[in-house]
Amino acid sequence: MTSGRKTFLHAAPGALSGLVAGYAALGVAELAAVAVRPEAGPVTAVGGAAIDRTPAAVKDWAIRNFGTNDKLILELGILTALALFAMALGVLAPRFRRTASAGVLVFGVVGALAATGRPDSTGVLDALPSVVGALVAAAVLFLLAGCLAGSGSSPQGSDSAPDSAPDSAPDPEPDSVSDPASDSVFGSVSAVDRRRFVLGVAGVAAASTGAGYLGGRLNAADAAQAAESRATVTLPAPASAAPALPRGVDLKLPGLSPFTTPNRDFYRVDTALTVPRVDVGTWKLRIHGTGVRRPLTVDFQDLLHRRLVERDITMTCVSNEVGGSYVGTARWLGVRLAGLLEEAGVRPPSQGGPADQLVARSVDGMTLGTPVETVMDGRDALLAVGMNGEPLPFEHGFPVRMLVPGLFGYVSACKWIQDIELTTFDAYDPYWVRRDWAAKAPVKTASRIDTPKPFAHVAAGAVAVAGVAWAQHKGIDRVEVRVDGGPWQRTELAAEGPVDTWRQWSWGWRARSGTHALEVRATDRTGYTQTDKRARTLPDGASGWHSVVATVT
Ligand SMILES: Nc1nc2c(c(=O)[nH]1)N[C@H]1C(S)=C(S)[C@@H](COP(=O)(O)O)O[C@H]1N2
Ligand SMILES: [Mo]
Repeated sequence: MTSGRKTFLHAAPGALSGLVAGYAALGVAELAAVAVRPEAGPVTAVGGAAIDRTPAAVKDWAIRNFGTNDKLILELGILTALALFAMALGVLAPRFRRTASAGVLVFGVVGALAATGRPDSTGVLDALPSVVGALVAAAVLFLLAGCLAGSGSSPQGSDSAPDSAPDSAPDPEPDSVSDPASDSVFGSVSAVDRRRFVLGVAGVAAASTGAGYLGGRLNAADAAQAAESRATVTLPAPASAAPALPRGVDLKLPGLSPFTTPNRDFYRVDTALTVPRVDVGTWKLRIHGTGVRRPLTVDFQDLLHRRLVERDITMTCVSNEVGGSYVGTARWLGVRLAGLLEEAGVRPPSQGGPADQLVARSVDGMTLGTPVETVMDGRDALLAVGMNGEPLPFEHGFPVRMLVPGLFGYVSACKWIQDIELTTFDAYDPYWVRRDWAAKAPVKTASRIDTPKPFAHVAAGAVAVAGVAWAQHKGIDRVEVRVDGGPWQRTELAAEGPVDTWRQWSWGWRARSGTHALEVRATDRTGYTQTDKRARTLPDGASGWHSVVATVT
């Protein structure tokens, strides 16, 4: 047996003890998080802190490449890093018992700092899961390392007693042991210690699984209670129903996005590693700040008793690439925000109001800044409670979210909202603005080819090319396509819905065999035609024409 292989095998029990200690930390932390809140768990906290600190460009790249899976990838990354460090500490532990155990505590500190430093942190209690988890893990590592330190090592173990280290002790005679495989793994460890180690590993693994399972169940019970509170919500009929959609807004072509996006297909973009599950019975919204003459606090029932309006509105994310899928249309039910602001005595800047920025804050600490002028200019800026005929799904902001037609989501569409503060753009930079995104971000007029799909193979002859175009609060006037850079052809527009919604279009292509590039551009009702100039999503949204290459056979 080569000495390299031998070293590796000798390291295996140590690595295993590190892994088990890390596993214990997570299981215990999960259980401890029940006493605080699920978001205070170390993986969620560290992940959230990482998201907070990720440079805009990296974040943009992650969204582009992983989409909504970006969070899963992040958590897997954290767990992998944790496992590697835990194994490294475990390998060192038999020789450097105290140092390695102390090293475990460093992770507890990292988790604790991450948890208390998050914008949604509710105080020092958030450190509890990480601290308790790390203490247990350090103890587990210390005890397991004691079994591995080799026969004759002092029960206390000591960094200052390197003579107990396997390296300085002569290797035992392999031939003198009946089971050479286990001997090469455990080196000079006595049979008693070996048994203790194996039992210890198994016991800790089982107990940690139990703790993690129990924690998970208890957290699930909390979530179930929030789900129950959502199930009890009955949405009243609107005082002002959505204007009837003209026949023909939905062309219902195969491959074309439906006019109304079902909730389950509606894109989701947020920084929440655990979706906030707010109990509607305790939800409140406060409106306060500069120039608010009569500060207001409303609860959910107050909101439902106000004048409810129902509107079809298309929402878009600033991180949507040209041709991307972060856009959707829903029928929203809610209260007009301008009315509430007027009630609070807020005047827009054009009428001498001192606040030009409205900062919305969610229960998870997200902040979004919206121009007060836009919210009060007559458009249907909403505090929404319903989406496509049901209470907001948790993923989309239950119980209440904001929504401003014509603005990108990150400057208007606060989910899980709990606070509205009137301030100025000079005085305050919200979350994404601190991360290099623009403070003001109206939606850019855009269009997308839904069918054919990129690199599709289609049969020569009549091919339906179709898609959607949007310019919320302006309307779409014209959509054109061209093939292989040829002349622009006007497409047929679907019937026009409300001004805050997207518009479908289609075009009959007489496709000849070969590989062809289709391009699309839209003109909105202000007369603006989409520029071909490509812009990346950062800082205020992508631009350029969407193009799809298809092969005709
Ligand atoms: N609390 C909270 N609200 C938020 C966000 C968030 O990360 N946290 N993301 C915003 C962004 S960037 C967009 S595009 C919309 C997306 O809303 P949706 O997930 O319902 O589609 O929510 C906005 N509201
Ligand atoms: Mo967004």
